[in-house]
Amino acid sequence: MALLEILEYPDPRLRTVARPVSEVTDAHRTLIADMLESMYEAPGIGLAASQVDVHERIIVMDLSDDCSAPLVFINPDISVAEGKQTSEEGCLSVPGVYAKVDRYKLVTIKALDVRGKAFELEADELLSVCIQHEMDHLDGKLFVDYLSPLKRKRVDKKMEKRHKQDDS
Ligand code: K1U
Ligand code: ZN
Repeated sequence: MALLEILEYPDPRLRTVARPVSEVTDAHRTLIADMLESMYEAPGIGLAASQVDVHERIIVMDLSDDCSAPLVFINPDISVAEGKQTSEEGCLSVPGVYAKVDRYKLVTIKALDVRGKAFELEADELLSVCIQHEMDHLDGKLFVDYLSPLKRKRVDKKMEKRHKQDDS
């Protein structure tokens, strides 16, 4: 397995709209294993392929305390979305930034699993938030896009400073 580099905001590659997976192959299964390892190492609770510069519609997640419940969604699609919730979000592509975002409360997702088999899942609370956050990544959207212009400017400055420090 391999650790993958996670792209950081404002890298323009994070704005790429990912294409659907036409057939789930062994190459996809290797990518998924690497994404899970990279997510656990970060550490995070979710990762979209877009964040590792692979522009295919693949998401991994694990909300457990002990890395025991990996979830994989290929070509995820929200078929039902209801209610509203507001919660604090973070993002491995925007390190050190946390902000409240409004999301649907309940979602039903249709997706393919690692073997290419279709499944459906109902999600609420953090699972629902995380799925919506990761699906945004696949559409080239980031949680900072929901912030006010003032808060967004602060994030831009913080990330600029971080990347200047990386260069020196
Ligand atoms: O998409 C990502 O960059 C991953 C992101 C997922 C997410 C978190 C919270 C709300 C919505 C989406 C993260 O995993 S940020 C890190 C994080 O939340 C976390 C890290 C360690 C332990 C527990 C949580
Ligand atoms: Zn994210």
